[in-house]
Amino acid sequence: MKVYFAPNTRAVRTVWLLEEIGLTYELERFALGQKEMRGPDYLHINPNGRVPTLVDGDVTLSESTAIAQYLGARYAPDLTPGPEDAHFAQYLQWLHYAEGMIMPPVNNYVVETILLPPERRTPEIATRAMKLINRTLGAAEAHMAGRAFLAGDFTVADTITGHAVIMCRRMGAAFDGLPNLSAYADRLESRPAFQAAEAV
Ligand SMILES: N[C@@H](CCC(=O)N[C@@H](CS)C(=O)NCC(=O)O)C(=O)O
Repeated sequence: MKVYFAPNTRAVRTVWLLEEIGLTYELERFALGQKEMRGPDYLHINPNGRVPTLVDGDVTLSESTAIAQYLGARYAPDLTPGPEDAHFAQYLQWLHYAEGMIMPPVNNYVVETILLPPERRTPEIATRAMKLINRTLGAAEAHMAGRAFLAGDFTVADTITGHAVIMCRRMGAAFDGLPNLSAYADRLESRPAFQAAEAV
């Protein structure tokens, strides 16, 4: 199994889950922005030139949530509540919450504060994006009251939306008023598999 990876990106989600499951994998490392990510060899594997991409035999996937769902279904049913599980609906909701709700404003915020050259940035867009990030985190904060993980015990969803929560905290989202999410992010960051994924 091969993971196309760059540090401090969504590719950490994939490696984190592989570490949780205990699968062996090979890493193809990029640095974010490296020109080879847009080169013909990699575009042949992932036409968007982004990370992560997972290649498992004849399967190639390049959406981090789809990769997580695939790895869970195929290799870690214990981390993947099925339809018969009382947490199934909650699991789906929070598995998809990161890319559906949290990451769109995160993308805007990163573009406006890091990727664009200073003269092309629009501060109002960054401010609005951060406001939206905080709002999406507010819903997760309410959900996490009295819960250790998003859907019962630790699941694949925690490697996706949990990772987005950790990234938002590192980006400077307003965690002062988010005690449940702060404790949740601490809980996830202390997991050996998460730490291993950050250290690859
Ligand atoms: N929805 C995709 C987003 C993938 C994505 O945008 N990855 C970023 C890193 S977090 C990337 O590769 N950016 C490189 C670029 O835009 O050049 C996923 O969840 O995998």
